[in-house]
Amino acid sequence: MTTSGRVIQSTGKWYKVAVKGGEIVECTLPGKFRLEIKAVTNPIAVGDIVEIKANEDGTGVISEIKERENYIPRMATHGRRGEQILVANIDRAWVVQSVKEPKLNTGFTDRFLVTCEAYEVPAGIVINKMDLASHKAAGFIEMITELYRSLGYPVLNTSVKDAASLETLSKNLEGKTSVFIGPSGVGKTSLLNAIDPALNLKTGEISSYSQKGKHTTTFARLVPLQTGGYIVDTPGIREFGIVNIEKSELSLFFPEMIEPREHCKFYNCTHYHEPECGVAEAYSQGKIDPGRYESYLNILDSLDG
Ligand SMILES: Nc1nc2c(ncn2[C@@H]2O[C@H](COP(=O)(O)OP(=O)(O)OP(=O)(O)O)[C@@H](O)[C@H]2O)c(=O)[nH]1
Ligand SMILES: [Mg+2]
Ligand SMILES: [Zn+2]
Repeated sequence: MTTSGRVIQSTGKWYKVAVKGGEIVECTLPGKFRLEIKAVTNPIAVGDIVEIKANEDGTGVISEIKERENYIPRMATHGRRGEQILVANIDRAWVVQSVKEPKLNTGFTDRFLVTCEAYEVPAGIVINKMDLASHKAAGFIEMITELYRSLGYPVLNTSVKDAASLETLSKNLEGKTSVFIGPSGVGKTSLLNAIDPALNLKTGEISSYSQKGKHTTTFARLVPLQTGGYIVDTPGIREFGIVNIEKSELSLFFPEMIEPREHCKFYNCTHYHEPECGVAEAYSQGKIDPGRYESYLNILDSLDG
């Protein structure tokens, strides 16, 4: 007999699986799964739904991995080849940035949004540490907020010191499975503690965010929220490495380019140097934000095929 459950944490050999009733079972994964799923560095990701067989000692063995509704892949890190699955089966992925310490990184944001578009994961943006915004920075944040909203992404401006913003964030997470992804130190974990103090998760010191390699959260973990729903808190990452996207399809994942690209002369136009390009035309008419076009070109340059 097997029981179904959800992977809430994976650390090397062991997977923590939450089964019905809230019990958490430490499970192993038979080697055959690793052989079958060679292309990825992790055959099982946080958020996966699995079937487990109980051992007599209270641990379990994973016997089946259910097909994923969706997932977010990224380039494997630590010199490993291939892709890594960050998280699976989620309702919305939030890229978390901060106004400063560290400063807002639109390049990171756009790389993340492209992956979410390509993998059909609904995405949103959280801009945290609004309390640190100077008058000038506030104007910039407002512009960025409007820009991404106009592209169809929900954007939340938050501060752990602003109860109303936390309320809005909490409402957005209620009853759903969400994930926070972003650079180290932007306040992903602090926001979760602020909306649900019972979580009592470990957060970093103000002074530590910029130190190289300093990450307070060290593994992805699915945590239940008081309001219902789950959130996956992930360790900070410096850059978001895009995988499995071809140069000629990249513009499909920029919502503002989908219509203009219909007017390109060449079906495989990369909207960079080609003549009679609908995207270049829309750009020259001010219909595409210069920062977004710059992100597009940067990503284009970083892709293989
Ligand atoms: N001023 C201000 N500081 C904040 C805010 N949110 C978080 N911080 C501070 O930012 C620092 C980093 O917070 P963490 O929550 O550990 O950041 P993180 O994104 O989880 O970082 P990693 O786990 O390393 O990825 C801590 O010192 C927090 O107190 C905020 O809204 N305003
Ligand atoms: Mg953290
Ligand atoms: Zn074009």
